[in-house]
Amino acid sequence: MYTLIGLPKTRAFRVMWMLEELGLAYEQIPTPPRDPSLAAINPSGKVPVLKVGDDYIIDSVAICQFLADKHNRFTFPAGTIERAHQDSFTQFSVDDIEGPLWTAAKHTFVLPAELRIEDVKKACRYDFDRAIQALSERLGTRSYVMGDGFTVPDLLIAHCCGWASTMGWTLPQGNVADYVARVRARPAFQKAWSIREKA
Ligand SMILES: N[C@@H](CCC(=O)N[C@@H](CS)C(=O)NCC(=O)O)C(=O)O
Repeated sequence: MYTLIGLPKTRAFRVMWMLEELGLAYEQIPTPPRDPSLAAINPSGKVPVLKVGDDYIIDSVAICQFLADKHNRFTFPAGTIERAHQDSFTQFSVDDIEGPLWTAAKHTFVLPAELRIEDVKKACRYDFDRAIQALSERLGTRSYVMGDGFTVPDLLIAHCCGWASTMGWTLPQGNVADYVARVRARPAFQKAWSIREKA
């Protein structure tokens, strides 16, 4: 049994989704970011954290990839050329798609008010749009970024694009919007989303 630490309306949702994809039982502790109880586990005070036995894994991407590797689903094996391409998409999702979203979020509600700069968000939107254009070219006509099968970066990209839409950063009509709708229609996403909404 895994224990997921983190409020469902944070990046803990990614882990909930992956656990649902894998059909695994888990306990969830809805700890908010920066809760004092996190200090001993994660000095940055961030969630999510996954408790595995007596150990704790920090970071949603590391956790999702760990679960995929451990349960041998939604990933190519380490050391293969496919895995290198898959990891390239994972890193792209973090750097190019999530980066602008998180920076914009920091300048909206995370940073102390006196450090927030409204105009930064225009640059973030510009970067996000460039990333979506690049994704469109890389994705082409594929169903998922790695071809026919859902892998870890699909989960990350679709999560980020949902996050973007809550900020009013809508996707242009086309292959990326269709892909995101396809990924978010997965039953495991729908189940995790209904848990998130009830929390
Ligand atoms: N790269 C980390 C980022 C985690 C993160 O920043 N989580 C947010 C909530 S979604 C948080 O805990 N923020 C607290 C803070 O920035 O101090 C991950 O993917 O898990």
